[in-house]
Amino acid sequence: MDELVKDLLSNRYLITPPAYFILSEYYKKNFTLAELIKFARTKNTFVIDERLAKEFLESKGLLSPLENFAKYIPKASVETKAGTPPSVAEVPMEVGIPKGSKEISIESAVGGEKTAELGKMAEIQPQTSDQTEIAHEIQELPSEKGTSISTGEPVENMVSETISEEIAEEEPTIEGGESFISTGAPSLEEYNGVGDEENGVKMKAVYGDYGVLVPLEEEEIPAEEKRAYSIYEDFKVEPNESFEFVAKRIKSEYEIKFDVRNVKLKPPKAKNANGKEGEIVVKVYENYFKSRLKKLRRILRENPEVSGVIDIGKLSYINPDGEVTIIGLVNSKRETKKGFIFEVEDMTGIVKVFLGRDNEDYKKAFEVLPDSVVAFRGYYSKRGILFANKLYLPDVPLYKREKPSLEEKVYAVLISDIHVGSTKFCEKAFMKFLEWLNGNVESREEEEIVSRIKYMIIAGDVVDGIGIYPGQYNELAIPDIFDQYEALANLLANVPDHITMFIGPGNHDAARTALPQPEFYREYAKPLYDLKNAVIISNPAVINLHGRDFLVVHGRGIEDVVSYIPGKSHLHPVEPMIELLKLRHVAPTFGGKVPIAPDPEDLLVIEEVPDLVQMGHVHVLDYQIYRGVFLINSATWQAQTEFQKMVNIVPTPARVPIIDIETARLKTVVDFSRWCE
Ligand code: D5M
Ligand code: FE
Ligand code: ZN
Repeated sequence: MDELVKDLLSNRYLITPPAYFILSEYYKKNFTLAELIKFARTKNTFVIDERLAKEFLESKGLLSPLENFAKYIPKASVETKAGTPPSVAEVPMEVGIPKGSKEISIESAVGGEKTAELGKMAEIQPQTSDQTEIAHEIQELPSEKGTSISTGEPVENMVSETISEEIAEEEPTIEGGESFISTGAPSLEEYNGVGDEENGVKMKAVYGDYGVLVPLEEEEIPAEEKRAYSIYEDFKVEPNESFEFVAKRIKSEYEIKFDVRNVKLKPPKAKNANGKEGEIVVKVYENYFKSRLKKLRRILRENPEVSGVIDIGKLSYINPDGEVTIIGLVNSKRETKKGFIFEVEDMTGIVKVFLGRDNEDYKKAFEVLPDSVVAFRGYYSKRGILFANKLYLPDVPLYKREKPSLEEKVYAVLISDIHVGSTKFCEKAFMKFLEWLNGNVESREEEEIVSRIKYMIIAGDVVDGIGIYPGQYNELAIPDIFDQYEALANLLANVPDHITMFIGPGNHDAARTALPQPEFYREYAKPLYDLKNAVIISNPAVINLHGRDFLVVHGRGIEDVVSYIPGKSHLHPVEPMIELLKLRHVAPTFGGKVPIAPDPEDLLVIEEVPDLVQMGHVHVLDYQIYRGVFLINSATWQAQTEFQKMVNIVPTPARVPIIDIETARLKTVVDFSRWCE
C-alpha cells in the first residue's frame, strides 16, 4: 500500500482517492505527515478529501488558488478510457497502482505535453531514478495520443506557459472525470491487505458513504504499533537556558498518602459453600455502607458536642425524658409544611427523625445529601419518632493547626480537564503554558514563580475520551483514545524534568467510570505511565507536599450537590465543594448522577482534614478558604462545547492557579486565556 495512505490510516486519518492523487507525489518531498495532519486538524476533520488537499497545497505554496490543475485532468481521463486497458479506466475507484509500482501515471490528452501546473509539480520534485524508469515504462504503453506522462516526468518534457493557457481556455468537462483519480488510488485489494503483506501491515477497508475509504473495525491496528506520526510529536520546548530554576535545587518532598490502589480490599464471601451470587452482591453493599458509617461515625464523634450516642436499635429502651444522639446514614429526606422528615439508619435499626421549621439547625437540613452520614440530637417519642433539636454534619474543626514554615518558597501548579482530543482543547494556550513553565516569562514576578514551581497536579479529564456524551464525535479532533493519550504525553513531555507531575483520572478518561477510579487503564494511557517525571494517582488521592496534604479529586460529586441543594450552582463550584467537605465525602449519593462502585470499603470518605482540596470537572476557576482549608476548582483547558452551550455551562479556560505550598494558599492565577478562542 502506498506510504501516504498507510501513514494516514495508521493515524486514523482517511484520504479520498482524488485527494490521494493530488497529494501523494509531494509526500515526504514537499510536506510531512505531521504537516498534513495538523492542517486537517485545523479544519476539524479526519478525512482528507480533494478540497482539503488543494487547500493544503495552496497553504504550502505548491498550488496557487487560481490555477486549479484538476480542471484539466478530467478531460485527460475521459479520453484515456478509449485507449487504456479496462483494468485502469473502466473500474473506477478500484484501480490502483499495480503491486510494486511506485509512481502514479496519468494518460494525457494533450499529446506529449502537459499543463503548466503539472509542470510545476515536476519542477518541485527532485527527479529520482525510479521515476525516470517508470516514466519510460509508461511512455511505452499503447496510448491513443501516443504519449503518456507521469507526474514525475523529466523536466525537459514540460510544456510552455502558452500551451497550458490554451488548454485552460478549453474548459474541459468534469463529466466522468472521477475515473481519473483511480490511477492514483490504492486498490481495494491493497486495502484488503492482500497487496501489502511484505510491509507487515494488514489493513482492511471498505468504501463507505461518498466513496470514502473506511478502515474495517475488526482489523483494528494493534495499539503497540508505532504510529507514523502522533499529534504534537514535533512540539518541543527546551528550557530557557538563561533562566535560573531554583526548584531544581529544592529537595523534592512528596508522599502519596492515599491512593485507592494501595488499599487492600477484601472481597466478601458467601456465608456457606452454597451461597448464591446475589447474596454476595447484597453483602458487598452492606459492607460498603458499614464502612462508610464506621468512618464517619469516628469523624462525628471527634466533635465534642456529639455526645451520648446510642444505637438506633436501642432507642425504645431508653428513658423518654432524656436527650439522645444518633449517628446514621440518611436513607431519605422529605420537606413538609412543618419541617423535614428524615429516615436514618445504622447497623442496628431505622428511625424517622423530625426537624421542625423553627429549629436553629433547620437550614442545615438542606445540606444533607441522600446517603450522607449525620448526627441528630433530640427526644425519642413513644410513637417511634426522634424529635431533633440539633443536626450535626461531620464537618471540619473550626480551626486548623499551623504547620511549621518551610525554608524557602516552593510552588505547585494545579490544573485539570485538559481534554486533549477535543476540537475545543485550547492547544495554543496550553503550549504557551508549557513554554512559560520552561522559563519564557513576561515579568519579574512570573520569573520568581516559574523558577520555584516544583510540582504540577492534574485532576482528571486529561483527554476528551470517546463516546462520553451524545454528539461528542463531532467535536473530536483526535477520534481515537490511544492517540489522545499519546498526544497528551507529547505535550507533557515538555514539562521540565524538575517538575513532578501527579496525574489522576476523570470521567472522560480511560478508567473505571464508577468512583473511586483507581487509575488510567494502562493499555490506553501507556504514554502517560512512560513519562519520566509523572506519578499516576487515583481519583481521589491525597498527596503530601512538604508536609501539606493536598486532596485531589476530579469532582463529579459537585453534580450531586448542585442537583440536591437549592441555591448551589456549577457556576460557583467552590460552594458545592465546601458542602462535600462538610459531609466529609467526595460523592455521597448512591443512585444519583454519579456512579459509585460498591467496594467493600468506602474510599470516598474524607478521613483526614486536608490543607487543600483540588477539584475540576465543572471547568470554572473558583476558590475559597473554609475553616482553614483552601478549596479550589482548577477549571479547564477546553473552551465551551456545544453540549455545554445547551446546558448553560460557561467555562473559564486556561487560567492557571499557582499554590504556595507553605501556606497551601493561592499565590496567583496566571491567565493564558488570550490564546484560547
Ligand atoms: O464536565 C464538564 C461540565 O459539564 C461539568 O460542569 C459537568 C457538566 N456535565 C457533564 N456531563 C453532563 C450531563 N450529562 N448533564 C449535565 N451536565 C453535564 P465534563 O466531565 O468535562 O464533561
Ligand atoms: Fe472535564
Ligand atoms: Zn469531568
